[in-house]
Amino acid sequence: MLASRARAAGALAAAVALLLAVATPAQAHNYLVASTPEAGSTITEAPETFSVTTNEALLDLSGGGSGFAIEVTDAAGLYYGDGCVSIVDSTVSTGASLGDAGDYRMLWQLVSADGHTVSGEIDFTWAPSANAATSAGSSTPPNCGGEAAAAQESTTAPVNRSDANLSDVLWIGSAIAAVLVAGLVTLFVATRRRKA
Ligand SMILES: [Cu+2]
Repeated sequence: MLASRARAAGALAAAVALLLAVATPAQAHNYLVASTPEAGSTITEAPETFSVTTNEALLDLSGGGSGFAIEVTDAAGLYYGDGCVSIVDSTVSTGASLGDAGDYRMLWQLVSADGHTVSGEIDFTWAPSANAATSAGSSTPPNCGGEAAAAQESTTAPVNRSDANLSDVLWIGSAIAAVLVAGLVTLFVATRRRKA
């Protein structure tokens, strides 16, 4: 009886271990470890580039930055920068350019090592020093190198990542439920055997 109980517990543990091994890649989205500017910061000099850095290398399959974007806007919704991004290891960057003093938002989007798109936004304040260079904003999103407008939209429009995340959650949730049911059935059978 103890043996059957131990077997059931062992089977459950093995199932959980297998589940974790299978489920881990689905959760391995890159996450932000650093950015320029930092969220909530006030900058008085424009850095050379705006950038976001994640915990691991990024997936630039095409080599052309497809799926990657950094978009900087001011409080009035004007866009700054040329819309071009460069991807090196775990960092996405774009040339920094800012207009009048005020609140700004940097929207970023990138492709995780596991192929999923991740995006977010970083708010910061621009308080230029007297001799800081400023530039005029644009009412339309910048179009790196003048690509077709449609292609531009696909690279700069933040992708709704809730679909991908939801499918991850559902998949992991149903896998956990299946393992729990299997474990309970095994324990139930073992207990009935013991009573018999
Ligand atoms: Cu993922």
